[in-house]
Amino acid sequence: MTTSTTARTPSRKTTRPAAARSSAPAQPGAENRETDAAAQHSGDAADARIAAEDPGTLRGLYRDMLFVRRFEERTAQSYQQAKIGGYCHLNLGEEATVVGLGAAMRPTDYLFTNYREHGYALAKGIEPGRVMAELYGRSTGTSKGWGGSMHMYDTATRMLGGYAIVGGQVPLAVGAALAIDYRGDDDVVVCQMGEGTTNIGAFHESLNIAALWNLPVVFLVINNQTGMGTTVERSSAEPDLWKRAASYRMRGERVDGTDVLAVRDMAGELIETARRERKPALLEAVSHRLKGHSVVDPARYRTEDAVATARSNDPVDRWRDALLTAGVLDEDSAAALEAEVADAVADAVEFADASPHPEPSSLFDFNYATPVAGDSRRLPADPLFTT
Ligand SMILES: Cc1ncc(C[n+]2csc(CCOP(=O)(O)OP(=O)(O)O)c2C)c(N)n1
Ligand SMILES: [Mg+2]
Repeated sequence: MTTSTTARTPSRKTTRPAAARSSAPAQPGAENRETDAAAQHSGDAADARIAAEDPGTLRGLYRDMLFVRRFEERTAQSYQQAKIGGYCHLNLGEEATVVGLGAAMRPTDYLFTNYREHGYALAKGIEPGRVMAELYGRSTGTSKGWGGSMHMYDTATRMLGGYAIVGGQVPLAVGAALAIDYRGDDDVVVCQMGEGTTNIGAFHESLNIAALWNLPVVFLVINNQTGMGTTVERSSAEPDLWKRAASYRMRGERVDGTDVLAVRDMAGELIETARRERKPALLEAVSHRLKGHSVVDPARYRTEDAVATARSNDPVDRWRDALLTAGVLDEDSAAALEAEVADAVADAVEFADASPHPEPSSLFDFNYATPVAGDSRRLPADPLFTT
């Protein structure tokens, strides 16, 4: 975890979507500002940042990003083989945000996510085999096989889901932050969501309460510029999403979500501020979805330009190239990492495939934490009424 932040000048020439590049000035007096992500990614600035870091840390970040990439590619393949069922959304293109966030959080911090969460479960420290087993619907999975792709949950690593309802996780994350505050603990909650979520009422209610009550929570908005097939410009009257924080007198920041160091440093700064000063914050990480909304979406609605932009901003390729240029990686060490990651993903698949399916009789065992009078335990094909 880091608390350091890179030198930044408030700037308007960042990674914001084209239609948002208009004009709206930052609110005077508000703490909101944007990271000059473009400068951070460019030539000298990027080299200086890499030169200042421990090479082992930089390679570790690359290894973790590569792992998420290969894990998700394998997930898509397993889906096509009908090993995985139901809805399934991948973090392809968002690896730098996933890994940067993981590097910024303490293991004891809590994480809530939306349904696009396999990478976050890995970054939180859950064994890859258990993540893959959940995808395979096996009893060794994070949610005993009953949750699937959208409902990874693990109390030991404080990965508190995995929510399929857009915005469903946001009030729950604020509730967890309230519990931390009530107990006087120094943990922080990070609540990840997509940019489409910022138009849900619960998002606004949650930010309002978090700011009013000074709760230790950081809202991480993944602006992959698309909610299913709808662009952020078509769905958000204010597509500069970091500015929404100003409505709640909360600090808002925007980073290049394809830049692992930028995400790690800014997330680290906001998390530590939430921990020490009890100030919530909103971080917008701008990235590009490399594939469709879910594994079954061919994304025909995307223009060739959008596809080309996403590919040229591939965070894994960019980070590998930067490390090769800086001499932190060479072709041999890069190939060795590829092989190591391929083996680890294959191990996860093998573990999942060899694991048993859950017993149908355990279907209702985890509905409620405590007994609830009259809860239904009716299985499909069971009679509606028993005599
Ligand atoms: C309350 C609710 N409305 C609609 C849906 C259907 N839905 C699933 S994902 C999605 C788009 C969300 O986009 P975004 O928040 O940008 O997340 P991303 O998929 O890009 O990660 C929608 C509308 C839902 N799951 N929940
Ligand atoms: Mg989105």
